[in-house]
Amino acid sequence: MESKGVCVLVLMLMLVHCSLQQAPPKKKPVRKDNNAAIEDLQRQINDIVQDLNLLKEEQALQRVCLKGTKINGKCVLANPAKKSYHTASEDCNALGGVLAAPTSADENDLLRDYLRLSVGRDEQVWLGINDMVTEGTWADQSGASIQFKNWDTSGSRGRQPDGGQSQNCAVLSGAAQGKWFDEKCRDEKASVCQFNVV
Ligand SMILES: [Ca+2]
Repeated sequence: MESKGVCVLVLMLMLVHCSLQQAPPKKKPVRKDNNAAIEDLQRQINDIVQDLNLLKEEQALQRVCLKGTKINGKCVLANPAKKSYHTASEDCNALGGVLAAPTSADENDLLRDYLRLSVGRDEQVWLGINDMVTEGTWADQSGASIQFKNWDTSGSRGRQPDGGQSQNCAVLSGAAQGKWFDEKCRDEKASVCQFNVV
């Protein structure tokens, strides 16, 4: 009788032990699956948000291209409001662009034509270049030294750039056939904002 009782006790202990051991693993995979599903959903939501933002950017760019024009695959949009270089640059950055800076004679001609049509025949627009960091070294808005230059060297208004340390910004002039002049950065000029097509 005694041994039977021990056997029953051992059996019960084993059962309790087994059920204790088995119980948690049954729940764990479920929790894991839930977590994985949530992570998967989160990833999908992130992807959708990313796609949506890209679409919004593309749509905004389409609007810019429709309102403005395209120059070598870049969308440009003129703003006739006269502002200092810094204000014009910041306003353009806020729209996701940079002040236009032609990198070839062809681009320069197209920008000049667009400036004449959109702002005015003899108007000027800020270029997205300056020599604030190192006098005489003109850099674009990424800080890279520019390769293409179109300074007015005819001498009618002095050989450009001629302003030294007092003139660290530059304009493209419609009146001077698209030639460039250095000017005081706080002068107020129209501008053309340039957007890279995604
Ligand atoms: Ca200068």
